Amino acid sequence: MLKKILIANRGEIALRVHRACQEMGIRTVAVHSTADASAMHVRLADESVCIGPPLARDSYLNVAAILSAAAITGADAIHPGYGFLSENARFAEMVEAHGLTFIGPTADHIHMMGDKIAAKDAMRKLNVPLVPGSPGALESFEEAREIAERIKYPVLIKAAAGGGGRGMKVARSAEELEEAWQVARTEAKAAFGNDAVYMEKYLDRPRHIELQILADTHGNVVHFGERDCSLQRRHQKLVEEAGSPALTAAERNALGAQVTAGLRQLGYRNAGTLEFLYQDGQFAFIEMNTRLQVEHPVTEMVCGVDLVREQIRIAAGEKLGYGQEDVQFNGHAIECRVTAEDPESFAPSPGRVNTYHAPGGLGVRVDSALYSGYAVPPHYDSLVAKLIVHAPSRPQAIARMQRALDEMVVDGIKTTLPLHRRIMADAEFQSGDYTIHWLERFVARG
Ligand code: MV4
Repeated sequence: MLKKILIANRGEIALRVHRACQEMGIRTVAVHSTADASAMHVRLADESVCIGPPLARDSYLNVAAILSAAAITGADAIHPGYGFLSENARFAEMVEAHGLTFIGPTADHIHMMGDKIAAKDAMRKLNVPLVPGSPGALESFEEAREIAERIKYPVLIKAAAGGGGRGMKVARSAEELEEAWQVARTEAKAAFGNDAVYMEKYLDRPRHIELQILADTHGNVVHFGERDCSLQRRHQKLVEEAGSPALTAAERNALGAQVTAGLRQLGYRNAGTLEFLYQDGQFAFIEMNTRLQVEHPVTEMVCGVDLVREQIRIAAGEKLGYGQEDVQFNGHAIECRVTAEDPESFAPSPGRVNTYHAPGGLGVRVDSALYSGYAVPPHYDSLVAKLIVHAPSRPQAIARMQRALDEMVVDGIKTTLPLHRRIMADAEFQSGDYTIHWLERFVARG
């Protein structure tokens, strides 16, 4: 088993990984920027190393500083968390080249899934359902026009190096295609240094449903059901649920069986999430994330699994030790992402938290690095707390979330708590009948 893990991250996810290590008897090394010297992840870790100035590119993205920190502290593995270096194939490769264990997939699989065209190619070969579109990169405008005529407008042009909504252009008609093609390529080149683009049929009212999987290094692949992440604003998720209010157990099992068989064939290892659009009873794969995700707790609550513990066991070469039939789905879980933002304008609101009071009670979990007196630095992501509830049914989970939101206090900065209270009280949200467009409209009507 691993003895000491360096956690290459900050905030709540650094704490989340630390907690799993603690329970496994593994020592932890925190890394931090000068802005985070008094952060909770630094206080709780067994050791800590300052890796640079506040800007992420000089600290949490500073590969040389992180590898040096691992060397001087004698860490034998690195957990990247989410964001920062978590999906950087070269980082994963360098970690292993330095004789350390990277707690995640192989560099090759990270690289493959980072190229959205290669990811779709792999899934196509594994018989995972895809959105109709170009078979690979678009070679010319003429090819784009031919494919658009065949799959019918509206279509989307997406950047191969994009993902998460970056570098997407819609063309609603043949007249709009030329501009979408030019703009998508120019923007892709500027943003990613890669102008490869591909085409998909534009789905107008899908849900965003993702499937959590774990794979060990002995050929065992298991899925932990889906999360519904449709409640997003400008590609930032606000609320996630497990399971999806739109899916039946039969649909979940069928998708899970197809995906786990495919990933077994691919030789994938560690944690992964496959993103699908779901519309008219059909799943269409769009992207795969090769990291632990922000919203992993809703899966943990429903399945009773510690995904970080499993990641560490897998990285240490252990077998999962259970099969698909052992994974049971119990009740319903909801996560609200509480960010330091104005709940109407979404303007960042960093600063000092005077009073922090976390809710508690049955079925309530708070993943946060907040404490009273903490100053939220302006340099990083605005997430300050994840409030997660678990209950036997979705209506009970909503009632529990409303109760927990009313108990929670984050004073001194603006947060999205008031918006979460409004969402939970909304009849349409409560009905479960929403798509990826619902939240933007809800926010716009105020
Ligand atoms: C799409 C789509 C409609 N049709 N692809 C945005 C994020 C990226 N992961 C994929 N995205 C989309 N791809 C096709 N063929 C609509 C979106 C999309 C979206 C997807 C998930 C959650 C929120 C979204 C908001 C706007 C657009």
